[in-house]
Amino acid sequence: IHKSLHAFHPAPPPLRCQSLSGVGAPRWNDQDIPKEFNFASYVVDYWVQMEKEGKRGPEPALWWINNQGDEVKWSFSEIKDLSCRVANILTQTCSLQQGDHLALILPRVPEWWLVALGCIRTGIIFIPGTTQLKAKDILYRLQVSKAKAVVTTDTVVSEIDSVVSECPALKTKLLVSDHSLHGWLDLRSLIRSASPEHTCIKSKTKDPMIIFFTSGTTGLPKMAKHSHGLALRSYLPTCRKLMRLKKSDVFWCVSDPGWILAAVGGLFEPWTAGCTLFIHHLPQFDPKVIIKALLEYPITHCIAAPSVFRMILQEKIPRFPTLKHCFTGGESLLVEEFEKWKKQTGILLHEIYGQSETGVTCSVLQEMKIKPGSMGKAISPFDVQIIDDKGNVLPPNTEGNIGIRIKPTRPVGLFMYYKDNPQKTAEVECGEFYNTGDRATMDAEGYIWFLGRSDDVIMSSGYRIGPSEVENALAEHPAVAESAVVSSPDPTRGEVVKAFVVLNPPFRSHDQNQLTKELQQHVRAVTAPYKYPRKVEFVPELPKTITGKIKRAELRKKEFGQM
Ligand code: BCO
Repeated sequence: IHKSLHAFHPAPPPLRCQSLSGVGAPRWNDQDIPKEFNFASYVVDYWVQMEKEGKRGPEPALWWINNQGDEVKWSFSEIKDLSCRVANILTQTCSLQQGDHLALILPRVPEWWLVALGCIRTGIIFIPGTTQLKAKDILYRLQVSKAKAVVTTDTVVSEIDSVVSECPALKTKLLVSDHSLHGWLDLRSLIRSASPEHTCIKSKTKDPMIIFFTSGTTGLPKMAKHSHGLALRSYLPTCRKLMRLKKSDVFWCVSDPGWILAAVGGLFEPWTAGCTLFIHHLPQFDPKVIIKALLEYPITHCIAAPSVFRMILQEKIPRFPTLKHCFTGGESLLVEEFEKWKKQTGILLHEIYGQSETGVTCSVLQEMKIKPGSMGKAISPFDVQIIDDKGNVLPPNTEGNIGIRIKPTRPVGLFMYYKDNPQKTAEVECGEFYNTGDRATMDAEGYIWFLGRSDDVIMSSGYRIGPSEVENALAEHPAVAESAVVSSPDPTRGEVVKAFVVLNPPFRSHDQNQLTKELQQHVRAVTAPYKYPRKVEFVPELPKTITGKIKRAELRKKEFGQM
């Protein structure tokens, strides 16, 4: 397989699939994919060898910067050395074993990539989480995943320490910081003294590798468990058509490392191609910082949520000297935004579509005709169809759910199941398909046109937010008698979280602007702030069914002027 990876560079390999058109494309099945795959040994260590043989230039594999002028540049050889050290720390110092769970709650710091690779080398299953998570979010994640270790940074330490006594499975806390802290292992100093000698496990493609927490309408987030197949997908010939990266490219994925977009776009895709991964620490998002980096660094490719491009478009933007290709996903991109980006930068914005469960599923490939407003076609090995509630494939231009065929063969790269939740796993199976819960139509040429969610999940600036998570947070505030949280349109974020709140009697006379701020601040304090309601409306009562269920759909329709 190392040989076949070599064949991918610099020219794309001969395709084993005859058609990439999505509709009617031959599907991959288990026979087409290798039984064993490990991203660290098959991809990273391959590039180490290429560097040794002089077949890869001096460009760094990882190029990290921050706003303070610090910079880290690592070759693949250095990444291998350092990630092997982390692998040894995890198995020896922390006594973790293959199959154990590790929560990885780090911002965009180079150690994120070392820990991810250290886990892949050892078979430890890592669970990325955004540093926006608060104590309660972390408690839930540590408890349900039974994580034995957590890796984090200074800003999250107190959130974790406040709940650690309630997490009996958690044995090790690793800190990435410039200083050491009592009760925490100092990862940076451990790396300095660890051995770089490590033998990577021989993982089966179907062995578990990574878990993402994903929100639904009801209940708490579920654990979507992925195998090494998620990384293998970037390696397969058909997927190489997605970004067509070359060794000489410099690729920037703006997404927070807590999301699947960062794992695929900020790890598997660029390093499979052997190109430079550019990372900006970006502790707080600022479009001006993005523009400055695109002007000052030789970035050729950039991937980010549509909201990021929208926010950049609100600034004065010059032509970017090296930027050639942009990709966007996580929410809908409007036709006007596509056109505006093209006009102002001369660059096309290629849409991708996916979920935490699926990775990248659909895309506007570079050789494809672009139909602005469409998220492109299915990319192999996914057979994507528009289905009805029974799993029947619907004819072109008919609204239905986006389904991914899982029978007779579950495609490589699709999540394995929701861990410890066979009921939810069964609920998303619909005939021969995995039902994404996203609504769309497909035209006669196989282009898919996204419409929205079939449930109450809110898609705001690239986040999928479960309304009950916000309602639960609001319920903890003494002013709130009850609330209903729905999606509401927004020119910058596509959609935002809106809370309809019924106040408890003593609060009804309070200043409503002040109360709005208080409730927003409260939600930001008790759960990850990206979920806070950017709009709040106080109402005397909520619309309900005769059985007392809140009619969120009715409220949502009003927001979108559909009633
Ligand atoms: O509204 P405010 O500005 O007052 O507050 C914001 C943040 O400033 C603040 N915040 C951020 N980090 C914080 C924090 N507060 C406390 N502690 C922290 N650690 O809280 C609010 C959070 O909102 P936000 O995250 O939307 O922030 P912001 O700064 O406005 O960022 C805008 C975007 C567009 C950069 C951000 O929304 C974003 O990164 N969106 C993309 C998400 C994404 O990558 N999605 C992909 C998911 S994977 C997928 O879809 C599958 C595709 C294959």
